[in-house]
Amino acid sequence: MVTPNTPSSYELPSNFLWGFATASFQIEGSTDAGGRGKSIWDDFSKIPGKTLDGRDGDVATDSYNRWQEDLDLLVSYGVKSYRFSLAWSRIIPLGGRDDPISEEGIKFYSDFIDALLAKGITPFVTLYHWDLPQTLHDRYLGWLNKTEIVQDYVRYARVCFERFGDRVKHWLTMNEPWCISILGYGRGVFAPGRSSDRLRSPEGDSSTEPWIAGHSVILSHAYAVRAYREEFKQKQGGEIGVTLNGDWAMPYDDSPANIEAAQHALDVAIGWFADPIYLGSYPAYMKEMLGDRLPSFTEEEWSVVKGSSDFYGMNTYTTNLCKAGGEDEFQGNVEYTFTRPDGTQLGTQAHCAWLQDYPEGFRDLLNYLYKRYRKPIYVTENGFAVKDEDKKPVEEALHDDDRVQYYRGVTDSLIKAVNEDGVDVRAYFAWSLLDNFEWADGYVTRFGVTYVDYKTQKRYAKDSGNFIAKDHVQQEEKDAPPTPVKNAKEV
Ligand code: PNW
Repeated sequence: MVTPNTPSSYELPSNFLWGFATASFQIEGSTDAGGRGKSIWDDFSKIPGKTLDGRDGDVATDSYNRWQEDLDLLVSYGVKSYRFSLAWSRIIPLGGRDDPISEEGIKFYSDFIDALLAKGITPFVTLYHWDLPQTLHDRYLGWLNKTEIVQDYVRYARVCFERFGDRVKHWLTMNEPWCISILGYGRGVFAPGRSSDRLRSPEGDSSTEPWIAGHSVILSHAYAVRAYREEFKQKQGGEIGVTLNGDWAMPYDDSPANIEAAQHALDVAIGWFADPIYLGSYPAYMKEMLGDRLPSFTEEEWSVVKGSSDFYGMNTYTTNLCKAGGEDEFQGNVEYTFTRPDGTQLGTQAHCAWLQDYPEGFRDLLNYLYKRYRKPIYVTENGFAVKDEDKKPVEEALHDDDRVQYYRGVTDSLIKAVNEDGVDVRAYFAWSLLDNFEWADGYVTRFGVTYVDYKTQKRYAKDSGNFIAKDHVQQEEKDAPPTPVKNAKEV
């Protein structure tokens, strides 16, 4: 990868994996096909007011039917790897440890994995990207029931290792435990939508449930990793870990209170999960903030949790300026802002309120994580939603300058972190291959490097897709002229 702002001697390791990421519920559609069971997002997205545009995931980008097109797209961009997730309820429609496996669901993913490999693309597979089988929520409230969910999740994971592990060598257990717990059981904006806010949810307790859900997620991850290591790793030779969301936290100014606030923000967003998994203890601040609302692990559980990730899976989008104060436990009782003390903005505003472009923060976060957790880092998600892209005609939307600028900044930061700071980064996945179902934002917010016309389901490469492809193609084919995807190419 050579970017304009870095000396040409800078390099990434030759086995560096790069590509794009997606998730099952955001792209597949066909929610009734092949015996798939319902997931918690199926009904949730249909409740009036839960998505910005009132639309659901029944069609999404129709990738269940168009996976061959998606594959062609990946090939045209020249990626080395593709990160996608498996829908639990396609594989085990009812989800539980005694429930039947759907051979049709297995075949769908198995064929896709074969097709990727035939094109020389390495599958990077997420087991859980938020689409919990609805039945498990109905039976015992899903992530709120630790003893049940751990067993069901581990059985699901085992089925995946058994059926796909001969070909899949990179596994992610969970996508973004913080989002699962806080957005699903605290703020109630994601399925299953539980919250103390009675305007939002008929049931839920935001003071306890998110911390319980997070606890179950950590344990489910850890016991699945143990199963992989004990029963599959030797034969299959793959690696497994978790991927955590987390944005860089920068003190609003250099007052001690705000410096401390920034650390508290990191402790809750990242340390809540990463400290137990990589270091074997909770951040002190988590205990201070939550007291006995923070569920504790037994000795035996700690021994399974500690060291349960082969690498650091990093999803990151932005940087927050942090001020002490506020009463939002979900961000560590810290206030976030993008407005600097002098009134200027940190960076370019994205379509969603929580995202501004600040590439220096990406480099700082890489350094922080590498120093603290000492693991090779895989950047498993990173991306930008251009303001009002949904309102633009396709020809205009393809020239996504703000997204190109974003990727120029982060790839430059990444290369500097590797070459100047010595951070061991081994993969980079841009979010996302395609515009897709952006959860509570419906189809309004677009993160794709490929434009999707939702009326026709046609795909068109945006400038950002070509930028990333060209960038990497140059690295790999130094002698040959780069062959970027053509602009506005119809796939
Ligand atoms: C991630 N936040 O979610 C998810 O892994 C993707 O599925 C999603 O499409 C992507 O980022 C873009 O949103 C997030 O509120 C959702 O800070 C919300 C937040 C962060 C990440």
